[in-house]
Amino acid sequence: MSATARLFTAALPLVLLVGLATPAHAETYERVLNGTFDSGKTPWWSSGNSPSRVESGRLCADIPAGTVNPWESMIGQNDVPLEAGQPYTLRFTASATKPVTVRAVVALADPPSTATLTKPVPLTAEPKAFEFTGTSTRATTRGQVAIQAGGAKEAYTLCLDDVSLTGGAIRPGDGWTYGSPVRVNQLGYAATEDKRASIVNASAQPVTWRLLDGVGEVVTTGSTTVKGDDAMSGDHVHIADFSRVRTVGTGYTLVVGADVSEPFDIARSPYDALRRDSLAYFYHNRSGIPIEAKYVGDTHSRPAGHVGVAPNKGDTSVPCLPGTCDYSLDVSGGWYDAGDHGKYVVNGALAAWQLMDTYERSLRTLDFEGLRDGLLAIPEQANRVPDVLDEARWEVEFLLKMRVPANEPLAGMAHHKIHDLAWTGHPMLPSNDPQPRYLHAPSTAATLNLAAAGAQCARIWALWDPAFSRKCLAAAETAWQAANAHPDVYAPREDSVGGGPYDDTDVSDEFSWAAAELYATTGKRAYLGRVTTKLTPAGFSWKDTGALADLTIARLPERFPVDRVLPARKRILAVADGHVRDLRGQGYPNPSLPTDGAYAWGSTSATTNAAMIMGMAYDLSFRSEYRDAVLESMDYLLGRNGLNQSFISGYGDRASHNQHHRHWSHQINSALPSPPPGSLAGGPNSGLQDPVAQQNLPGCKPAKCYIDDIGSWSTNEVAVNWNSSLAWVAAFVDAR
Ligand code: 9MR
Repeated sequence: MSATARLFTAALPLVLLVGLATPAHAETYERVLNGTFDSGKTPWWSSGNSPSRVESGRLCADIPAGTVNPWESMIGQNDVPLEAGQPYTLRFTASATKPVTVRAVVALADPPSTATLTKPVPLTAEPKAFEFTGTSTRATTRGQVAIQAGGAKEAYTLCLDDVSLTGGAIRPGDGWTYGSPVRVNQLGYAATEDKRASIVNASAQPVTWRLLDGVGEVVTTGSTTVKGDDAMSGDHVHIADFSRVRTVGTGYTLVVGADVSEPFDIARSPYDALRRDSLAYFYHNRSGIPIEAKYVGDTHSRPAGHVGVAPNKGDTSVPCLPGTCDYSLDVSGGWYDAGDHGKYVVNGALAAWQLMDTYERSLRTLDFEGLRDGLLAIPEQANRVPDVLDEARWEVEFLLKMRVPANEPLAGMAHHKIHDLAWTGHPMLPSNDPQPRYLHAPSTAATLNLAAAGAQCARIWALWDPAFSRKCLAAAETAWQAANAHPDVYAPREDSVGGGPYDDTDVSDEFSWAAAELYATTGKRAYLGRVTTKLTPAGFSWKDTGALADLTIARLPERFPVDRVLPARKRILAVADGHVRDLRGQGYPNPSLPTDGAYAWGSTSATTNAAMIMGMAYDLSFRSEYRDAVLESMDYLLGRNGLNQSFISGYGDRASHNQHHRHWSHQINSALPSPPPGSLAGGPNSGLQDPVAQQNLPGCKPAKCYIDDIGSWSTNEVAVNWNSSLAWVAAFVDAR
């Protein structure tokens, strides 16, 4: 930060004091993040040919000679919000080691790249301050501030400091409207089940609601219950209960005063399509196979990714990260984890486990739809094996390929992950990914995840494919032994360039979960003694898998001693009771209420995982309160929330459709598709780890820390472990 900037900041309180009478719109709102480079380079970037770093508090880039157009060499920041019709002022200090003229640009980051301002900037070795103004003609959350320095005759170094873009009428974090204050399940309600809506209304007294049918006729009226202040959203909420209406129909609306909800259906089986679509997500994200139009339609079809065809570098022969080992493995296949093209054993095994558990539940509850071959539009739809198992096997086969070869010191362990060397931009079809990919070192956590999913696989495929079952069992038991021989090999948190870390330094929970699965499948006493974890209100996640041991015990009670089964069942009911209480205690029906009052990354999966536990409790007790609460959790996901937002693409009039995904990049390139229906967005995340969220949501209440923008990977990504959880719950609510 320069001395001038420090002075300006110091003077700020004074300016605010003397400016008390100034109307709100005259305030200057800063639109760039980290313009002083005090917190390093993030979120600034530079073109691949112009490496940059922070030097003495400035961002400096090496500009190469030999490019032609200004935009061929840039330093910039994306995800800057701009409002249509608003003036903006760009200020910065810059210097260059050779006298040159560069361009300062504020524009849309994506085509048509409409500019708010484009100005020539003459630079010399002496740092000089510049100021430019321009008016934005477009509203966007994806503006770009950049210095375009391409076309240089000689190479030089460009340095930048104190970058500021001020303007706009909307205070950062403000200006969001969520449509109607009457919040419903935008997909619809099951005709024979409870039907409730949440209404934002300041009144301390009940207010009148009216239910209208598809042609606008009043079906019935009633008055709300005042729920009061809802901590997670900051809203004052009322509840309307119209459970007594059971007439099947489309286009219903709930009306309070002049406020009309989004339209919704009352249907006999509102969830039959979601059950299939949430599972179809996995075929869409398969690696190593073309995604064919005959299964997904023209708009979502794409060539196979990472099958060893240029420009791909893999995944048929992927080397270890230099310095970790000296072999290559064929790790083709599996699912891409999320919006990125990484494949991670920890998360992949959990997602496969949840799909396999969906199958085991269907088997035990005689839910024949869940066992159907032909349930899904996938290549294996007529192979006489349940489609949900075909899909799970696609991932399990990949997990098996991630094993360290037999003659190596860490034989039997699983490599933690395989992903690109560097993050790729959007859009990027898997088949176009040019990055080198590496196997990252094995980890105890990945090895135990493989053991757990492998043991489950062995149990399930004993019926469908005994040879595959034996292969899974051998891998699972070998992995268990390898994990015990190497119990503390942790994946480092810092290993997060080009792929996520999935770091974890406590694997006692993974040991316990794997032991439960291995005992369930083999009945060997030694495993039982290693089952040490219990389900707690904290539930489970990719990092904390201990609770899954109780779910495995409850799923397969005949395989465990009764003194294990009864306490596990009790814990499931008790934790489910807590979720029901939390759901009923809030203005919006979210069964997940974090004790720290903050939503974590992927909070919608905390909702679905809590719903899964309530679903298990229903299966154990047949108490309708659990089933009702699972259904109301779906209300939350489908629009009955602080944002009036359905987090499931294709379901509801205000559904997420710009999820962070490198193929489903319609928001950036209209020739590419939006997410297919049934893709769950990560949802509200108090952490705001990405620049779009940081620019647009500062100060948000936890339930409102969400933006349906492709750049917001921390609130709006998709992921296999989130959709597997949604698929479990969608199957539950469909199968009642
Ligand atoms: O779901 C993961 C979340 O719990 C972590 O906090 C976050 C940061 O490590 O990573 C999330 O997982 C992402 C993974 O690292 C890379 N692929 C996309 C995943 C979903 O955003």
